[in-house]
Amino acid sequence: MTLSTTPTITAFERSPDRGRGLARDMRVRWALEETGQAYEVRLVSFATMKESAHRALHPFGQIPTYEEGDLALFESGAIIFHIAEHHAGLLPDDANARARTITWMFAALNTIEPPIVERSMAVILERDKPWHEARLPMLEDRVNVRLGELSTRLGNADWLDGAFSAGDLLMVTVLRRLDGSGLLEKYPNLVAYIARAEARPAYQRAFDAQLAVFTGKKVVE
Ligand code: GTB
Repeated sequence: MTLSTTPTITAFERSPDRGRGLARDMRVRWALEETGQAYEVRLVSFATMKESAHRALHPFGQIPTYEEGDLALFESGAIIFHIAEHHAGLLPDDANARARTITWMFAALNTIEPPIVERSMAVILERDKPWHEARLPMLEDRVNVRLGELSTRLGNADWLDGAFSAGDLLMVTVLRRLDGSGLLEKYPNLVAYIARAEARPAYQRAFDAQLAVFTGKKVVE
């Protein structure tokens, strides 16, 4: 089924990463670009996200949200699944391949993202705590275990399961959160995997659009 209303997503008015594609609206923008969908963006401040009008869309007062006609969604994984279900390009037609892709979507969000986010929150919020130096190696070990396992499974393949899919899209956005950590470099196939995904024209359009919010530069259509 194809939906005709142009969706509106929400994104940070001022992203802490200065528009480097780390906030989770990036994955939604990328999915919309991969599937060739036009979209609008409503920028929200940290204060606006906590107001009742935004909480009606997102109970946890966060971005991204997705509005399309009378449908309102939150949770980036659910939004991407919705986009992938309604537009060709991110989910295979074959039922088993589709189920495996969905498995990779969950793996990205439930298995790989949690230790990566825990590490990055510790680096951002706990740097000055007395326990930080002792805790960080443990958090990085947990990330390393998952990266090693993912690297082994990916092997020499371009993508996680056949053609590029929503599973790769989510996995790459999750792995990008390790940029600058020095943890990815031990796994050249993961570094190449991320670079392969970042070279996709749809990724670049999404990245440029997110960056433009910060730089104020107009995105060339
Ligand atoms: N599970 C939800 C989803 O997947 O959609 C999580 C949504 C979420 O964490 N949203 C964050 C948010 O709104 C933005 S993406 N935070 C504000 C708040 O909770 O008050 C997380 C994020 C933010 C910034 C960077 N960065 O600048 O590097 C990276 C990631």
